[in-house]
Amino acid sequence: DNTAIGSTIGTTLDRFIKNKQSEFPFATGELSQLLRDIALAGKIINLEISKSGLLDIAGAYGTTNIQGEAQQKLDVIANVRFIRALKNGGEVCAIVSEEDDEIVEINVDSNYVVAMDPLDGSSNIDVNVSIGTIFSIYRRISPVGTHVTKEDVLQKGDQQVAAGYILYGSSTMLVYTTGHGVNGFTHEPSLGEFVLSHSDIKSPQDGNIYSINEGSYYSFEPGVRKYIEYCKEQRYSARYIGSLVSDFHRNMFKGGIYIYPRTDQALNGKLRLVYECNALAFIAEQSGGMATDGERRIMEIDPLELHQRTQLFIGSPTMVQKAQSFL
Ligand code: AHM
Ligand code: MG
Repeated sequence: DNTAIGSTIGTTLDRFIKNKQSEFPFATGELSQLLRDIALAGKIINLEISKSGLLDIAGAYGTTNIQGEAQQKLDVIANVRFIRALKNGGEVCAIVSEEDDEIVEINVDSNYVVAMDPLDGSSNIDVNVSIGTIFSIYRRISPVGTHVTKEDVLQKGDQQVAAGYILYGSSTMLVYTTGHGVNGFTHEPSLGEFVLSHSDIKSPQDGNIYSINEGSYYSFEPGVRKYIEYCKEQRYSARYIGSLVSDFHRNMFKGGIYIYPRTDQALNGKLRLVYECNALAFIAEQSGGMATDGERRIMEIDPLELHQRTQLFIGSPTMVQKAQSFL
């Protein structure tokens, strides 16, 4: 059976992508190359993260900051690494990043737009807790060779050709979809490769984990509060890392819901539609899960601004529907 070759557990990401190339809408090899560039950037960032706890120690020995400069924050480093990898790869015309206010145009002759949060979970970066990279890939709308437009970068999540995340946890994993299911690859440090470890991931329809920052309970609307009460009545488990990728990832495997609702302070919630929510919504749906803003599918929301925020209800569909019924 030829289809199985290159899709079995232990297959490297490179081989897997090559094998799946025919599934891509425009099988020119560009998107495959782009995914490999993202994986490469992920490996580099993984290295930076694993060294980050040593920076102060190394500093004490005078081995860092030869120029006496302050160490750059890891999220800034990750942004630079990603942009560089995508620039060198040559498949991307523009990047929208949490770290940049404006569109970063990199190569007008290329076909793809990447929206990304290079390192999400900022409150966890300095304390050795799981963090993640989130990415969405779109095909540009404007003609190749011209300047990238707002229309190119403000596409609905439905238009994503691929999306994924890298989770820097107890091991590092890359999970992605091109709209043909979801596959997960674990970084094998001695090989320096991502290898297929979780093929065709399916999210449980229902679950018993709820993930929400309950400290903000009194600034949530009544419906959300009632749903939290319901979760407690059901004796569900509360799990909240404060890193969206990690919370989402756990719930996708175990069955659960992640909610970031609007609060008194943040009237549209906190999370960003274009480079945080859409990618995870695509993965959620491809694994059998669901992602809404409490009403609409996340992927049907028309983005009007690069850094637009939205409420997010994501995870096992039965739980998301239940939560919505309280709103
Ligand atoms: P960030 O982009 O500044 O890192 O914020 C996004 C993060 C998510 O990873 C996480 O789920 C959420 O913010 C936690 O926010 P809060 O501390 O308000 O619960
Ligand atoms: Mg973020």
